[in-house]
Amino acid sequence: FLHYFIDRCQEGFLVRNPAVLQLRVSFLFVKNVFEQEGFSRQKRGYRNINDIEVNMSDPLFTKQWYLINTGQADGTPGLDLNVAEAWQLGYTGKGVTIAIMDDGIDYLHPDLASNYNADASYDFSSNDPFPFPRYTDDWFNSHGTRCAGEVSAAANNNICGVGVAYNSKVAGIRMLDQPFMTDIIEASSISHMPQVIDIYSASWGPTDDGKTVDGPRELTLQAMADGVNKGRGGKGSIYVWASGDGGSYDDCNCDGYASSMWTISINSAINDGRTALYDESCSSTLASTFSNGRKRNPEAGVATTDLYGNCTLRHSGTSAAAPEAAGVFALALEANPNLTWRDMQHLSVLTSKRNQLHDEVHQWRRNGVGLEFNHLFGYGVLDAGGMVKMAKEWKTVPERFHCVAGSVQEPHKIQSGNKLVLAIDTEACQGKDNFVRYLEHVQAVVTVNASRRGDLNINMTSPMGTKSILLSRRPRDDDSKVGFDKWPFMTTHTWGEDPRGTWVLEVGFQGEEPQRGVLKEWTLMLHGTQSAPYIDQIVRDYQSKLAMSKKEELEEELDEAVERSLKSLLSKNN
Ligand SMILES: *[C@@H]1O[C@H](CO)[C@@H](O)[C@H](O)[C@H]1NC(C)=O
Ligand SMILES: *[C@@H]1O[C@H](CO)[C@@H](O)[C@H](O)[C@H]1NC(C)=O
Ligand SMILES: *[C@@H]1O[C@H](CO)[C@@H](O)[C@H](O)[C@H]1NC(C)=O
Ligand SMILES: *[C@@H]1O[C@H](CO)[C@@H](O)[C@H](O)[C@H]1NC(C)=O
Ligand SMILES: *[C@@H]1O[C@H](CO)[C@@H](O)[C@H](O)[C@H]1NC(C)=O
Ligand SMILES: [Ca+2]
Ligand SMILES: [Ca+2]
Repeated sequence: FLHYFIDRCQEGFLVRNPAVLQLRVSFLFVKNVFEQEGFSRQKRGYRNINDIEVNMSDPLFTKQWYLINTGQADGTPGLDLNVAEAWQLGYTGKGVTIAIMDDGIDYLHPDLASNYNADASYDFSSNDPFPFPRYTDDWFNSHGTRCAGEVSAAANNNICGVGVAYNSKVAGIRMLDQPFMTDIIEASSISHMPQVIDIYSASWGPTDDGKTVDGPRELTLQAMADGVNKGRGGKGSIYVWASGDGGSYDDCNCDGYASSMWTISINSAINDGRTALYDESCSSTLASTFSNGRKRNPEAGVATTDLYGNCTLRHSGTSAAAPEAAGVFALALEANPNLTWRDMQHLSVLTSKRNQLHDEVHQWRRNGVGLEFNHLFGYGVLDAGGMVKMAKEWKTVPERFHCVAGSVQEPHKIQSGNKLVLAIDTEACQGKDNFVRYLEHVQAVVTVNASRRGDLNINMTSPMGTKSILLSRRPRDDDSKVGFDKWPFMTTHTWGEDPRGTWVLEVGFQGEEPQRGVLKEWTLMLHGTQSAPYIDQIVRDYQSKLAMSKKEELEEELDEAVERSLKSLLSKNN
C-alpha cells in the first residue's frame, strides 16, 4: 500500500520537494490510514486485449503501445487510442489528407512515400514545393518526419511501424525552419489548400518558458477563422494543436493557439496513464493522447518513422500527442466526411475516456451535465473505436450562436490575501436571436495588470457550479508591466451546460511576496447552440461515459482523502 504511494509521489510533482514526500508518507504511517486494506489495483481494460486480431508485419508495430497497449514497456494494458476497433470496422483514413505543419517531412522515406500527398505540400521556410527537412549533423529537423509517421506510416510493409490512419494521405508544410517566424508564414501554412487538406496538425507555439503570453497575430487569426468557416467546402478545417511542453511552470491558456476555440488542443499521458513531466495544464485542452513513458525504458517512447529512411522508438513530447489525435480524427472523417469542425469537438468531448488516466494534482470532476473532465487531460483520452461508431451515425450539430453575456468594466483592486470576487448575472441573450442555451466554448476576456503577473491566478465558476481554472500560477513569469490585455481565457469544461444564471470570477495572488494589481475588464463570451445538440444522436457511449465504475469512485475518494490530509498537515506545520 505504502509502496503505491511512494511510487506515485516519487514519479509525480512532489519529486521536487522531498520534504513533502516525506510528510506525505510519514503521515500515512502515523495515521494508519482508514480501512483501505482490500484496495486492489487490477489492470482493467475497456476491451479484452486477447480479442484483438490485428497482425501487422511491420517490425515496430508491437512497440507502438499507443496503438494497442498490451502492457509493453511497463505500460498499462488497454490504455491506448483504441484504434484496433476502428480498423476492424474498416476505417484506416482512406480519402483523408492530414498536413503536418513542422520542419519538413522526409517524403522519400519508404514508409511514408506511398502516402505522401505532394500536391498538397509546400515549403514556406524556403518558398518551394519541396518540404524536405534541412540536414544538420544532429538530425535536429526530424520532428515533422516523426509526426508524419504517427499519422500515415504505411501498414504491413515490413518497414518501421504503422500510422494511426495508415491509409490516409500526409502533406508536408515546412514552416518552422527559418530564422524568425512571421505572421505571413503562419497564416499561409494554416490556409494552405483548405479544400484539399482536411486536418492540420501543429506541434508548435509560443516559447514554453513559463513567462510568455502570446498568440496568433492578425493574419493568422483571420486565416484560422476562414479555415473553420470556409475550409472543406464550409465544413471547416480541423486544426489540431499540441497543448505545450512547458510543464507545471506554464499554463496553456497563455498560449493563444492552444487556447483558441478553433483549434482542438491535445495534451498527453504516458503509457501508464500518468501525466508527463512536460505537460501543461489549462481549461482549454479538449482531450489527450499519448507521449513517451516516464520510466527509463528505452521502448516506452513513441515508435515512428525517422529521417533518412530510419525508424525511431524515441519520439516524445506533446508534439507526439497532437499527430496521434490528427490520425484519430482522420478515421472519424472517413467514417463520416460530413463532420464539421464543431462536430469533431463534440465527438471528442463525448467519446474521450478517463480510462486509467491519473493526474496527481487535479481531480477528475463532472460538469453540470455530468461530463467528466480533468484540468490537464480535458475530457480524457481519445477513443478511435468509440469515435468512428458515433461519427457514422452523427447528425451535424445545430447552428452556433455567440452571446456577450455581460461585462465588468470599472477597475477593481486585487491584493495578496484579499482575492477579488466578481459576478455577472446573465440570461445568455435569451429572447434575442443569439440566445445560447447549450454551451460549447466559453471565453473570459480579461484585462488585468499586476506587480507580478506570474503570481496571478484566476478561476471562473459557471451557474451550474463548474469551476474552471482559467490561469494558474506561473512562478517564472515576473512581468510587472504588460499584464493581460483583453486576453481571451477559454474553458471547455462547461460544455453542454445551461449558461443562464450567475458566473463568478475569482482573481487572487499565490506566491511568496505580497502583490498588487488592478482588474480593468472581464467580459464573458458564450458560444454554443440554441437547440439541444445531442437530441438526434445515438447516446450509447455518452451514457456509458456517465456511468462511473465503483472502483473509480473509490480511487477518487482515496485521492481526496490524501489531498485533504496533506493540506491539513502542511497548514499545521506553517
Ligand atoms: C502474424 O502473422 C505472421 C505471418 O503471417 C505469423 O507468423 C504470426 O503467427 C501471426 N501472429 C499472430 C498473433 O497471429
Ligand atoms: C540511419 O540510416 C542511415 C542510412 O541508411 C544509416 O547509415 C544509419 O546507421 C541509420 N541510423 C540509425 C540510428 O539507425
Ligand atoms: C452526408 O451528407 C449528405 C448530404 O446531406 C447525405 O446524403 C449523407 O447521407 C451524409 N453522410 C453521412 C455519413 O452522414
Ligand atoms: C495597473 O494599472 C493601474 C491603473 O491604470 C495603475 O495605477 C497601476 O500602477 C498599474 N499597476 C501595475 C503593477 O502596472
Ligand atoms: C483557484 O482554484 C485553485 C484550485 O482549486 C485554488 O488553489 C486557488 O486558490 C483558486 N484561486 C482563487 C483566486 O480563487
Ligand atoms: Ca510500416
Ligand atoms: Ca506553453
